[in-house]
Amino acid sequence: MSFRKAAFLVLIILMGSGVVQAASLHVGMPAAARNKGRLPENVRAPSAPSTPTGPAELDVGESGTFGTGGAMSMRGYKVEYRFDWGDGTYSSWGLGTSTTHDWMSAGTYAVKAQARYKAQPAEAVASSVLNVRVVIITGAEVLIPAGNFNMGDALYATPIHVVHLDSFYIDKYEVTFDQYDAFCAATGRAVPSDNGWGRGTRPVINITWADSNAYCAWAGRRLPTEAEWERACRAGTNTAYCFGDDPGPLGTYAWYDSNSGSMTHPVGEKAANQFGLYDMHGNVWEWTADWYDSGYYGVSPLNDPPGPASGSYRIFRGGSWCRSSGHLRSGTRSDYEPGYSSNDMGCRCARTP
Ligand SMILES: [Ca+2]
Repeated sequence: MSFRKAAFLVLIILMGSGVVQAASLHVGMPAAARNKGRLPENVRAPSAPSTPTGPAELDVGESGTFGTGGAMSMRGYKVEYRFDWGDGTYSSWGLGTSTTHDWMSAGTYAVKAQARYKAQPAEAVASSVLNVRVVIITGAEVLIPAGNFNMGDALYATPIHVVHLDSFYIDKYEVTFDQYDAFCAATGRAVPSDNGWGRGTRPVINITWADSNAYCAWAGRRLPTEAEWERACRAGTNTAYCFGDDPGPLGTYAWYDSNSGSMTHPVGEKAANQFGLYDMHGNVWEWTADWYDSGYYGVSPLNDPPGPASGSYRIFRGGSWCRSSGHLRSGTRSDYEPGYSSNDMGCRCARTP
């Protein structure tokens, strides 16, 4: 054994006994050599960041802020961090100890955080894990900001006219069987058929306008007006759909006759629109508060139009699993007697802030 190796072994033994301070390892080594590609001997590897902190459960599309818990900077060496959101790919390294992320589909994701010294990237990576469940949180709602939009459709709903709405909340998802069944259990109301397709987070179907109206009231909400529904669906666009005029991408956003397999699907499985709302196009038609009047668009007030004062038919919107693309356009109107129900008609609720 050479003298150098023997001396190193003695130092390790002495360090283990606590006799020698780590700083003494510097003796005889030029600083440049010590720092090149590895940590100086007196700087320990960063400890693993503590289990990432953050929400253990999130709604689909809802942002969560996650922290590493931090790891100590040592003697001027900065610690940097990165995250893996559960797909096996890490974000870039950065000095921030917290960051936000949202997931666009339900599931359980293993969030990993890693720490290392900024100056010695080859060394001392430490990691820890947090499991985050991303679920459909029924009852989640989105605040739609006040603003103007062009209501109507050049092909199917004219005249196109400017409407101004105050801000309002609208449900992120269609009302589900889980939600509606709870209403029935609490009130003794008859439970609607699910057509044999299953309940849970599938949208409730086979409900009349009065059923929809009563459910929303029970839930502390109300049906959206037709204007609110269309503003929510358009999400700032003037095109036929929330993604443009060409129906080509419709299957990314909607269940309709071309992709539904002739049934409803659990809410939130398709892409959200720019307001973060799911299934505005397709899955089930959605009852609105308004009566139908073919002339109403010509006389509608600018501000918060409430719809006609009376009528024989109620408006419903958005198309459904069994309808072709034209029925799913943002501006397409449909109407039926309020006592009608069908296996492709449901609702979502709104609320005044
Ligand atoms: Ca819908």
